[in-house]
Amino acid sequence: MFRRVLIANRGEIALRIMRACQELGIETVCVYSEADRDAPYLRLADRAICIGPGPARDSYLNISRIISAAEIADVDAIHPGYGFLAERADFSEVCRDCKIEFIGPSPEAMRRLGDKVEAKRFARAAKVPVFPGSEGAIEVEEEAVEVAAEIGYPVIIKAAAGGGGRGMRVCHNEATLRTNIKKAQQEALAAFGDGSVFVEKFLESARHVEVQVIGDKHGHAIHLFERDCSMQRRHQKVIEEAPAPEVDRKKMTAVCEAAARLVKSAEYAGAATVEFLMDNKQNFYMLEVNTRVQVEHPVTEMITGVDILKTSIRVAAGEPLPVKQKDITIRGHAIECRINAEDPTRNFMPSAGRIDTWELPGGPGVRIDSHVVPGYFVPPNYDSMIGKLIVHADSRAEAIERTARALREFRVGPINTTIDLQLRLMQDSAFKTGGIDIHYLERLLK
Ligand code: MV4
Repeated sequence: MFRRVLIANRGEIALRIMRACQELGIETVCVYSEADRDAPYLRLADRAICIGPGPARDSYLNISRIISAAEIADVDAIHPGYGFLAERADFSEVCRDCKIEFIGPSPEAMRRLGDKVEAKRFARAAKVPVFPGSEGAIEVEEEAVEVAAEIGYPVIIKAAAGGGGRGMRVCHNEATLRTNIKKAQQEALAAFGDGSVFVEKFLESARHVEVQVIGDKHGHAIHLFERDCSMQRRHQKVIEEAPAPEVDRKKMTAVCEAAARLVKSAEYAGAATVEFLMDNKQNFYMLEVNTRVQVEHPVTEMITGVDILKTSIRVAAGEPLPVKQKDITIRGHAIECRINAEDPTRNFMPSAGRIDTWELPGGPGVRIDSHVVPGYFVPPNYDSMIGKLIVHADSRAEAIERTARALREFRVGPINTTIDLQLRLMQDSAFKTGGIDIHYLERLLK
């Protein structure tokens, strides 16, 4: 096992990684920017190293500064968390060149599954369902037109390197497809340094269902079932839950097994999430693979009892997966609410500043993952998520009631948060029934 790990992240996930390391007997080194210099979670690390000013590109995104800190602190490994450098294959490669273990996939495995065209290739081979569309990247306009004629309109153009909804264009006819192809390629090149685009069938309404997978360095991969993340706005998830409500368990389990096969076929070690859209007939289509630990991993931890952070560290250290697929079962239901420092009544405007009131809910089945304490100052530089409320109960109905109860106990001020909106959603009849689609929240907010 590692002796000392550097945490190349901030906020709640830095604290989550630190807690996992401490339970494994690993020393922690946490890097921080000047904007985070007074953050209380830094005191829980064995060592904290300032890596630069507030702007992320000068600190949390700066590879040479992070590697310098890792060398100075003499760590064995680096955990990237999510965001920042987590999905940068060049960073995973630099770590390897410096003989520091990257807690996550090898650069090769990250490239295989992180590129959407490549991931679709592996998915087809592993019998993971994907949308019909181009088999590889589109070279010339005529190719896209031929594919679209075959699969029918509407189609969507996506960038192979894009993620989280960036670089997508929906086309309802040949004329718009023709005018958009070149634009999409140019935009992708400018935004991601890779102009590869592909075309696939566009689905108007769907649910977002994603499968948690973990692979080890011994050629094994297991799935930890799925999460439903349909409650989102502008590609930012607001509520996640596990398992997905109102799905055929047999079909869902087959998709989960397919997702594990995909990760295994890519010789991928570490935590991964395979994203799917599910249509109203419960057909699944893979969207992309996230090659990192995700924000919403706790709901999966709550229903399976598997500590995903500790497992990600163990497999990076070369240990085999500590659990077998047959021993993983779904216990009850879990819901996560992302607590964001934003004002939903003002178009989700970030609400940075000092938090004077921070009164947490508690009681049975309630977990809070947050780095905030009373008096904490939310810096304006980063993501507005300040914590997560995760609730577990025996059934979905009980989990919803318990989440509502916990949200009522949760008091935060004077900054604005998403808590009131989430309480409203717990009382929403369409949400309670299960099976709202990915456009539901945006329609509700209009
Ligand atoms: C799609 C789609 C419909 N059809 N692909 C958006 C983020 C990126 N991961 C993929 N996305 C979509 N891909 C096809 N073929 C609709 C979306 C989409 C979406 C997907 C998941 C969650 C929220 C979404 C919101 C708008 C569009």
